[in-house]
Amino acid sequence: MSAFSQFENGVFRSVCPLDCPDTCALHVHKENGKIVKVTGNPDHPVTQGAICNKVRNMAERIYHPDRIQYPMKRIGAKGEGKFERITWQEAIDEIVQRFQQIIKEHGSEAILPYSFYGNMGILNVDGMDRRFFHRLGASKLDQTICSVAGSLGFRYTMGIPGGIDPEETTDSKLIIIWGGNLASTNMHQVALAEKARKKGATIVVIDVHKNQTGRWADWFIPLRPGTDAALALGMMHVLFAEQLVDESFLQQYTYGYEQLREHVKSYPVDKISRITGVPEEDIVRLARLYGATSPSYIHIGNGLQHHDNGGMNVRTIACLPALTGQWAKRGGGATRGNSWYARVNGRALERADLRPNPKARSVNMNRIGEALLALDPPIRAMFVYCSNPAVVAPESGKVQQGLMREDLFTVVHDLFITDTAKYADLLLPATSSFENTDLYNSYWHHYIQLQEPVIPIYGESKSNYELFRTLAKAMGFKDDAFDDTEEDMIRQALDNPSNPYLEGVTLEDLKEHGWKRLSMDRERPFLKRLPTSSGKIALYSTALEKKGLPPLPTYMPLKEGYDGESQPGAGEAFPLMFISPPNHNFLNSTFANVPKLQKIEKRPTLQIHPDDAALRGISDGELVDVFNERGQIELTALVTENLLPGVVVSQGLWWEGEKRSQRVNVLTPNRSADMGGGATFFSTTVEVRKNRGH
Ligand SMILES: Nc1nc2c(c(=O)[nH]1)N[C@H]1C(S)=C(S)[C@@H](COP(=O)(O)OP(=O)(O)OC[C@H]3O[C@@H](n4cnc5c(=O)[nH]c(N)nc54)[C@H](O)[C@@H]3O)O[C@H]1N2
Ligand SMILES: Nc1nc2c(c(=O)[nH]1)N[C@H]1C(S)=C(S)[C@@H](COP(=O)(O)OP(=O)(O)OC[C@H]3O[C@@H](n4cnc5c(=O)[nH]c(N)nc54)[C@H](O)[C@@H]3O)O[C@H]1N2
Ligand code: SF4
Ligand SMILES: [Mo]
Repeated sequence: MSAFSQFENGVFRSVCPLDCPDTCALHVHKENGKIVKVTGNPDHPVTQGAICNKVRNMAERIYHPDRIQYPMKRIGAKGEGKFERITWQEAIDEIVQRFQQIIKEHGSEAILPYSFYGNMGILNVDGMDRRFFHRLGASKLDQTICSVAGSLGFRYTMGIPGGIDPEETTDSKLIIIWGGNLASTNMHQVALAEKARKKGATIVVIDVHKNQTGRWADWFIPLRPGTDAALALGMMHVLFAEQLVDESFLQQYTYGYEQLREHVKSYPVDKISRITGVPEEDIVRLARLYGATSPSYIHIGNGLQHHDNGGMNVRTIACLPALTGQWAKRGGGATRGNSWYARVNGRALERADLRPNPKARSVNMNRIGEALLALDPPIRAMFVYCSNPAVVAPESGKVQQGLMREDLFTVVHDLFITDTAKYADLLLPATSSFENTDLYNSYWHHYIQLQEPVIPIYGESKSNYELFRTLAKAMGFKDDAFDDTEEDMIRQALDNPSNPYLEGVTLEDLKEHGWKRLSMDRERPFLKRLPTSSGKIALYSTALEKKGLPPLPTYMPLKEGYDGESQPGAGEAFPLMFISPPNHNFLNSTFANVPKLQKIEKRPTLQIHPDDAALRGISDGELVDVFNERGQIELTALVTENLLPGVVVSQGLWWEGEKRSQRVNVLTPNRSADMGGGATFFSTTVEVRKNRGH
C-alpha cells in the first residue's frame, strides 16, 4: 500500500459508497494518476477480496464521457435536457436570490430537499446537507422509499431494528432467504451462507419468482405476492400443533405466546395453501424443517416489505425465531437490517437544533409527484441530490408532471444528466465518493470505514459537504456548524454516548486501519430487556394495538391485486401482479447509463409465465405493452417458468429509453404501506399485450 497522494500511482484504500448492504472495502489501483482497476480489499473480514461486477467497472462511471464537470443552466424546455455552462458564482447567486425571494413571499417551507443514498457517506447525505436545510427551515423529507415499513415491522416484534451479526451465519444449519435476491443485492451474505452450506446447512429461498438466488438455493418455494405473513402463520400453526416450539424460551423471553398459540389455530394449512399458492405438504415440510433445525437464520429481504402489508409481513416473520428459541444461539435468529448498531450521533451531525421551525411539515418522498402537483401551500423549489426521483419514485407520470411545473425552481446536484436532471433549472456537478473524505457504516455488517480522497476532484465538481457549506455561507448563515471540517464532523458523529456499540471507534483508528469493528462482543441484545412495552419479544404487541393495527401477527390482503380469496386475477382489468425489483448490474438507477453494464443487462424485459404468454399470443423476445390505469411502458417479453402464472417481473430501474417508455415506476402505486408511510412498489397489477407500435 503506497503512502497517500492523489496523484501517485499504486493501490489505495477506499470504500464502496453505494446503497448496498455489503459496504465493501476497496482497493483502487492507479496508473498515470487515473483509476485502472477496482478490487475488493482482501484483508477486510467481510469483503475478503471479492466485489461485484458493477464496482469492478466503477472507472467506467467515474470517467464516463457524459459526466458533468461544471455548473449549468437550463436553456431548453423542462425535460429536454439542454443546458449551457455557467460559473459557480452565478449558480450560487441564483440559488441564494431565488431561495431568499421564495422565503420572503411564501416562507421557508416552500423549499423541499429531495435526497436519498446515491452515496452512503454519512457527512454527505446525513451531514452538512441536513445542517443547511435545517437552518434554512425547509420542509422535511420523510425518507420512506426503501425499508421503513420493514424496519418498523421488525421493531414491533423485537423492540430493536437490528438482527444478528451476519458473520455468525456461517454456523447456521438452516438459512431461509425470504424475499431477498441476495446473489444480486448482498453477495457477501451468499458467500457466508455458502460456508455454512459446506458445513451441512440447507438453503431455502422464498420468493415470487426464481431469481438468481432461488436458482442457487437447495429448495426454492414460490408463493403469491404479498402472502408471506400467511405462510409464516401457517408455519406457526404447525410448530405449535406439533409441539415443535421451545416452551422455556417462550416463557422467559416472549410476551403473548399463549394468545399466539390460540390465534394461529385459525390459520390451518389448507387455508394457507389456498392463500399463498404453496402446496400443503410444502408448508408442513418447511415448518418441520424449521422446527427441527438449529441454529436457523432467516434473512428478511427488502422485497416483501414493498407491499401494502409490508410492515406486517416482516413483523410476522420476525416472530418465528422466538418460537424455536433461536435468539439464544450463535447463528440463530433473523435480520431485516442492522444499521441500528452503527448509529452515529445524529444530533451532533445533522444539527436539527439549527431549525427555526422545528414543526415544519414533512413530505413523504414516495408521494413526491402528488406533492409537487397538489400540496397546499405549494412547493416552490426542490433541491435534488443523491437521488433520481424521475426514475425511482412511484407513479412516475405524476413525478414528471410535477417536475414540468414552470413555476417550480428545481436544482439538481449529480454526476450525470439523469432523467431527473433533465428537468433542472440549475444543474450542479457532484464529485464521486473517491474524491471525498467520508465515513461509512453498513446496514448489514459491523464495520465502520473511513474514505479519504484517492483521486483529484473532477472538473469543477463539489462534494455535497462542500456545496452545502458554500451555500450556507452565501445565505449568510453564521453558525459554527458551517465551519466544521470533515474531520470535525467525523469526530462529532463517532462521539455517540447513547450507542455502546460505537465505543472505541475513533478517527485515529480508522485512519490507521481503514475500518474498525463495532464493539459487538457483549451479551446478545435479544436476551436483555428489549425496548418493547413488556421488555420481551412482542408476539402480542400492545404498541400495534395502540396504532389500531392487529396486535397479533395477521395476514392482511393487498389493496390491489390478489386478495387471498378469489382466483388470482379472475375477471380483473389488470389481472397480472407486476413486480419490479432491482437487477444484477445496476444499483437502483445508478450504472443504468454505463454502456458496459447496459450491454450485460441487454434491455428492459418482462418475465412472463408460458401460460400467461400463450393466453395473449406473446412469444419470447417480442416487444410487449405493459399497462394499467397509471400508464404504459414497452418491454421485451422473456417467457419463463421461473415464476408463477399470474405474476410478471421486470428487473432493473432503467432510465427512459430513446425510443420507448421503459421506466417501471410509470406503473407503480404511491399508496403507503401499513407502517411508516413505506413504499408499495410491488402491490400493483397490470395487463400485457403484443406491442401495438405508435
Ligand atoms: N445489484 C443490485 N444490488 C442492490 C440494489 C440494486 O439495485 N442492484 N439495490 C440495493 C438496495 S437500495 C436495496 S433496498 C437492496 C434490496 O435487495 P433485496 O433485499 O434483495 O430486495 P429486492 O431486490 O427489492 O427484492 C427481493 C426479492 O423480493 C421479491 N418479492 C417481491 N414481492 C414479494 C413478496 O410478496 N414475497 C416474497 N417472498 N418476495 C417478494 C422479488 O421478486 C425479489 O426477488 O439491494 C441493494 N443492492
Ligand atoms: N419499481 C421500483 N422502484 C424502486 C425500487 C424497486 O425495487 N422497484 N427500489 C427502491 C429503493 S429500495 C430505493 S433505495 C430507491 C433508490 O433510489 P435513489 O436513491 O434515487 O437511487 P439511484 O437511482 O441510484 O440514484 C442515486 C443518484 O445519486 C447520484 N449520486 C451519487 N453520489 C452522489 C453524491 O455524492 N452527490 C450527489 N449529489 N449525487 C450523487 C447518482 O449519480 C444517482 O443519480 O429506489 C426505489 N425505487
Ligand atoms: S455494490 Fe455492494 S457488493 Fe458491489 S462493491 Fe459495492 S458494497 Fe460491494
Ligand atoms: Mo433500497
